[in-house]
Amino acid sequence: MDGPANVSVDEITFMRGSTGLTTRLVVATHGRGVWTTDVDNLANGPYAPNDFDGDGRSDIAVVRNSPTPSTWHLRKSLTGYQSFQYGVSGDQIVPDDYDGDGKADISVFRASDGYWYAFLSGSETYSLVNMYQTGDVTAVPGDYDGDGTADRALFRRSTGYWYIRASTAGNFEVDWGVEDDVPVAEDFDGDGADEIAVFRLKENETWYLYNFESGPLAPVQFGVYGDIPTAGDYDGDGKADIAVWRPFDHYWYFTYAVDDFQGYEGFPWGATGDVPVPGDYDGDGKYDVAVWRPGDGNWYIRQSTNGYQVVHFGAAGDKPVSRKTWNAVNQRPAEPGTPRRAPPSWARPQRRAS
Ligand SMILES: [Ca+2]
Ligand SMILES: [Ca+2]
Ligand SMILES: [Ca+2]
Ligand SMILES: [Ca+2]
Repeated sequence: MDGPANVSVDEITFMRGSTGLTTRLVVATHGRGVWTTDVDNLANGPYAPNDFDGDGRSDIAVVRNSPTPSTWHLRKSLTGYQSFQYGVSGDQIVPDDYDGDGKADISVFRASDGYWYAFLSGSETYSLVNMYQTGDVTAVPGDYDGDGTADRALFRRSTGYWYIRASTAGNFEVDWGVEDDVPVAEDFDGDGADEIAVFRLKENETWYLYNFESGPLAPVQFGVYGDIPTAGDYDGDGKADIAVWRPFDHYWYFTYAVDDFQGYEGFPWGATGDVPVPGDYDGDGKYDVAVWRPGDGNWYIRQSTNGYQVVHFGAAGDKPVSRKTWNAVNQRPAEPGTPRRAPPSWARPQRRAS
């Protein structure tokens, strides 16, 4: 540790890197400065999504599609404001830690060409991966093999097939889901690897979870049609909890892993038209309930430890960066009774000859 010896310590804070690979011990002696040291593998604990500066806190960010190319505006909790031009309109917004350095990397998936684009924070280099899948595929990054590095994965909405490129376990395909399921990647059983999961709106609003090592977990019926899945570790026990945000009554509903997904609780947070953007904004290892309001560009964050805060960041037309809910919000199946409209033929992505 790079600090003076023989000082009295007023405060010790453990901060986790976004993957849990690096744990940083921060020692602050009030009035005498702050210094830090990294302690590897102290915990394989919860991580903060969208943590671009690696301080264990989710950062606030929006993507502005116009003019092209898109601009990412980041409000990083440790290192402050940054803007970065990346992607185009229509890209799926999928930041995650693809190089395992503990910081989220700016990233998009483009369903029209099947490429997964990222700017890797560790090496500051651009990464381009051909997923060989185009069309109705939803990008679902997660750490499916539990090595601490995010894996690129696609879910085909018409077939329920997953195409996963795991950083250590290699490529695999899984038939886990049916048409119009909403894919989710979270570590529901706390083994350090994300489950392949779907929230089935079509039949009975049931969550189907699949552990790549041990197979299916017990299905959990939770939610109603139209709910947006917002799963994450809200109580900080290292296991993701099943959660939804309900757009019509603005309630967040939870059923906890620690209770074997029995029982539930809920409370209101948000308003009509809001976008749920859960994350760990105060860095205490528990997810915080949060919404972004397109009308006023405010982030309303109900932190698990430090009270609530309202942050003005973004403008109408921006997309809030939330890798946990972006796909659920933007690629939901149509409301019941809403006829499905095919896009005009000129708007359909070109299929690659194979
Ligand atoms: Ca941060
Ligand atoms: Ca990274
Ligand atoms: Ca991985
Ligand atoms: Ca928190």
